[in-house]
Amino acid sequence: MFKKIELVKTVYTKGEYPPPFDNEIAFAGRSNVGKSSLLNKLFGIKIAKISSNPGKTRSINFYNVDNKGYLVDLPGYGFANVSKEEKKKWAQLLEDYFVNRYSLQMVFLLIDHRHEPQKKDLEMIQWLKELGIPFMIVLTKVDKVKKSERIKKLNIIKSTLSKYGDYIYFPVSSNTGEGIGDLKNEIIRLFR
Ligand SMILES: Nc1nc2c(ncn2[C@@H]2O[C@H](COP(=O)(O)OP(=O)(O)O)[C@@H](O)[C@H]2O)c(=O)[nH]1
Ligand SMILES: [Mg+2]
Repeated sequence: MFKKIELVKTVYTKGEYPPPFDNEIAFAGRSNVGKSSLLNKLFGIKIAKISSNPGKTRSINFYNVDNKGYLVDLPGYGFANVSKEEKKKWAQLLEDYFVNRYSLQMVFLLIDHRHEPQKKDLEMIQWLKELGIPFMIVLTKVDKVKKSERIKKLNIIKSTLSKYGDYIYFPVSSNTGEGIGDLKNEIIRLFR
C-alpha cells in the first residue's frame, strides 16, 4: 500500500519534468470528469484541488509516491471557454510529455460513465494510439448510473471504443468508493 504521496512539481513549460523514476502513471480526461476527486479518493487525502472553476489547471502535476514513482495529473481538455492560443499551448505541452517522457508506463483515461465518449475523448484515444502509449479506461461517477443501466451503458461505451481496440475498464465512484480498490490494485501492480 502507498504511504506517502507528495506534489513535487507543477510544470507549465515543456521539458521541465522532474527526474524520472522507474514508475510513472498519468491520469487524463475532460475537465470536470472527476480526475481530482479520484486522485484524492485513491489516496484518502486531499492532494488535488477539486475545482469549482473547471479548466483552470493548465499544468502537469507530478506526485511522488513513496519515492517509487510518479502519478501525473494531466491538464483536463474539452473546456469551452479557452482561447485557441491556450488550447495550442495545452496540446504542445501534452505532446511533448507523451513523446519524450520515456518513463511513462500507462495512462488512465477518465470518461464519464453516464455519457457516450465525446469527440475530444475519441481524439485523445486516437492520439495515444498513434503515439503507442498504453492506456486503460476509467469510467467515473458510476454512482450516478442506475445499477440496472450500468451494463447497458458500459456496452455502449465499449462498442463505441471497439473500433480503436479492446481496453480494460474500471468503473469507479469517488463518492461511494466503488471500484476504487480495483483501480488501486492495478496501480500497485504497475508500480513494480
Ligand atoms: N456523483 C459524483 N460526482 C463526482 C464524482 N467525482 C467527481 N464528482 C464531481 O464532479 C465535479 C468535478 O470533479 P473534479 O474532481 O474537480 O473534476 P476534474 O476537473 O476532472 O478534476 C465536482 O463537482 C465533483 O464533486 C463521483 O464519483 N460521483
Ligand atoms: Mg481537477
